[in-house]
Amino acid sequence: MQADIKPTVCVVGLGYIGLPTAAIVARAGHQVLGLDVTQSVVDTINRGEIHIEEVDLDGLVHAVVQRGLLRASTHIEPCDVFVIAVPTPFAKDDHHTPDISYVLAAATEVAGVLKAGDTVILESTSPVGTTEAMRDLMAGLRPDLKFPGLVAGTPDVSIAYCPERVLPGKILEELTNNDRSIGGITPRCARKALSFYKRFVRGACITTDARSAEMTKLVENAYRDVNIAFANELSIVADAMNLDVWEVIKLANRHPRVNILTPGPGVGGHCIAVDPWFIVSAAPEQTPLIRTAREVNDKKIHHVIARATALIEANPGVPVACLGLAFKANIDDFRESPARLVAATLARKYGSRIRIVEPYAAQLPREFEGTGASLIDLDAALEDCGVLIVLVDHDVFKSVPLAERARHAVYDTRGIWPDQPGQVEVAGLRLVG
Ligand code: SAJ
Repeated sequence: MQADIKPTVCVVGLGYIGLPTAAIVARAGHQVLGLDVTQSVVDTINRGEIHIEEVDLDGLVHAVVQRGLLRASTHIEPCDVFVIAVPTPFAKDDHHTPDISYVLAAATEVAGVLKAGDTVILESTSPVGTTEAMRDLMAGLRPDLKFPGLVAGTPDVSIAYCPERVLPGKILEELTNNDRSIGGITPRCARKALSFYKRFVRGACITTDARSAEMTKLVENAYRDVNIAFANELSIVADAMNLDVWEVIKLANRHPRVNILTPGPGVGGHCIAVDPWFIVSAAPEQTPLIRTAREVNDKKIHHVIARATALIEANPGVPVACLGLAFKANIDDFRESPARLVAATLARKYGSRIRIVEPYAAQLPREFEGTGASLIDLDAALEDCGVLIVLVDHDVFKSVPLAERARHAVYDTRGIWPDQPGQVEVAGLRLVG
């Protein structure tokens, strides 16, 4: 029997996807080099520590660094497999066009050490055609190597696109168990990438072409955005009609083919609010639904600010607690968070009347400085604040019994307290302006 020679792996970009991926591949027994442009990130990982919050990631990184399987660096080295997991933000032109410059910069680095037999895999969420653009760039830099799709016969290197699909808070579990789409520039490239993922993925790995895999990732997040927009639009309609949206959704979802998602204060995070635009910017004439969904979800934030304002104005002088800043439940990630935007807007308007409860924050983000708003704990909020505005569905908020909030004026944007009296009256407040 042939001995399994484990390929060496370089993961470019040690963020929320790159670091957990590097750690899991290392756990499978591979020598992994993690590459990052930030020296402090590299130093932290080489101490066996982590710079991001993710369930169980600290113990895993500590273990694989201690065993000598994972090390981080700012300098690339030759390896057998390269996994690129760098950000793909919007370009600065403000037209929601994607900026793939980090991907191309990573590909340039990789090209410098590439050798025959290597595999390069892009995992970053990317507009359709990015994997081919990356291939073209590397081919230009390395005329000594044969690249797939550009030459007849067997190419020297394999290139594929394989998007991540993990949920923050469950990254390690989902990296291992989710199914993966693996899109090769050619079928041979897909098979090479497949043999890599088979080493640490338990879910089904399905091969396709690179462009289909790129689009699949964008479609998954656009699908969710459209469905959340439907729920958010329903909540705005219900407010106008003085109906309890949670009751309506609960009843509609009893239909065997209806599954309405949950309204909230808007859509946050770095994926669902961003990726649909990659489809819209590629095909603006063909995407009225996807564009409108994005706009509905963005507008929901302003609807929530207006209703919260009306409730605060209806209770003059009463201290107000905003419950939650995170972009979703039970995580400490406050980036691109609608809850944070709502709370900061209210803090600028009402100053020290606004108290923030966020069990996952040690201090308030910078935009609260000078507003007079303060960070307090849940018990103090329930005791001192007559108005409660629920912005995040953290479990700790959900568990507050009715007896402790029955006398408060509540605006529950997440529907965590269905037994709260007076919800429809709050929803039905006539707004000023
Ligand atoms: N949200 C609602 N109502 C819902 C569901 C979500 O308002 O019913 C809000 C959340 O509160 C949050 C935002 O949407 O603000 C996004 O949260 P999420 O849990 O839907 O998604 P993310 O951004 O944490 O992760 C998504 C996932 N994509 C899909 O479920 C299709 C994840 O699998 C992807 O890997 C991730 O994007 C990514 O990296 O692209």
